[in-house]
Amino acid sequence: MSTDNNKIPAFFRDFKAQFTVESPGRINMIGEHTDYNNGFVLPTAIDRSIRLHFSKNSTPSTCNVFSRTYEKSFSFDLKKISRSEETWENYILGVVNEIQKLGKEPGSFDCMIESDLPVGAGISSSAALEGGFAFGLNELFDLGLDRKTMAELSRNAEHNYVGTKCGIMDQYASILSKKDHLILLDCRSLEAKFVPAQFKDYKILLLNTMVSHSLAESEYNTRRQECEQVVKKIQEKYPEVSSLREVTFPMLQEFRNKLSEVLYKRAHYVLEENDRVLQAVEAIKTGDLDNFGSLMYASHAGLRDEYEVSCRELDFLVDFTKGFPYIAGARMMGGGFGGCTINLIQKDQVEEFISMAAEAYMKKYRIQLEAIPVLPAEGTHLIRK
Ligand code: GAF
Repeated sequence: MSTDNNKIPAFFRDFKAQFTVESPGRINMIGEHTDYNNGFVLPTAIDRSIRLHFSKNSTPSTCNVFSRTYEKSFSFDLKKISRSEETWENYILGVVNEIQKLGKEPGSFDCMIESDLPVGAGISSSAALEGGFAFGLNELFDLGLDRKTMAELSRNAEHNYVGTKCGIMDQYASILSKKDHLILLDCRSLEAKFVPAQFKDYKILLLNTMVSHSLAESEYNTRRQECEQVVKKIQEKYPEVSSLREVTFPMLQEFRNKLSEVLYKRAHYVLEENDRVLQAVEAIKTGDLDNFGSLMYASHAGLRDEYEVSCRELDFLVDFTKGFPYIAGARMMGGGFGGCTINLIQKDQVEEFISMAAEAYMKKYRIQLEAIPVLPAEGTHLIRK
């Protein structure tokens, strides 16, 4: 990576790291917007990541962070952490502060970051950054945090510092994944089952729309509130229900007339998506990739029509795959309103398909899409000591 030496803050010119942490992005095969409803998801880490080089420093409480990729840096005082105007700084400040809230005391440190994870593509560069800091500081100061705690505190950082009321999926997948496996995660109990990612001669291909509509954050929090409203209504008769996970289809039907059409659609999508995740796992285990692909398309239709978090660019790319017999399935991935589609496509057709999709997308939107083939990879880990 070439960075003009003048753009490196003086502090980092002779920087020597004690170790490096590799913190990956994530994909999600199916199970979207189910995590914060205590449901099921099927994500895994990928072979694209952020690398964070860490070292203790000798100041009493000053920490310095430099992103070599984006040529940005900032410093902060461990004793006076507060929210910043800069979103990327908040991911880091939030993690440090959430660690402190657990009664742990990270000391002063320097960290240089490099990344090959596109930002805003829905592959969770934010969770990778949070998890990388949680993991790195745990290692540097021997804080005794386990990986689940790192995922939870990273999610809390996002709630309290960034303001997105996200679920646990992204942080969990980035930190706890196992190479060549998917995680069937029960977001209610945080119990995880590792499912071998057996896709025969199919590959996982992401197509980045290169758009990120501004609705993403506000609508995300609205969806979460809408789901909570449904739960509240249903609790009037069934007080034991504490999330959409406990709501059954008959219960939802019973309340259909008491819910607005919009709220009904939101909840109906979530109930169906939870079922789809479990069916998808069976389909992988039995090698029924046609069925797996149909579940992906059904997931997309639900996100588009009932949960209403897709956008025309994502719909276009998913629809485009439908004429190709060598594509098992496709869907939008992540929070929505832009970012990537995830596609399951036969290995030997990948290159040809990418050029056709890129041409069609260019013709339609005048945008050069980015194609990202990915492999299920190991969660956050040390790469050099
Ligand atoms: C974003 C969130 F961060 C996740 O928690 C999850 O809700 C996802 O959107 C939608 O499934 O990535």
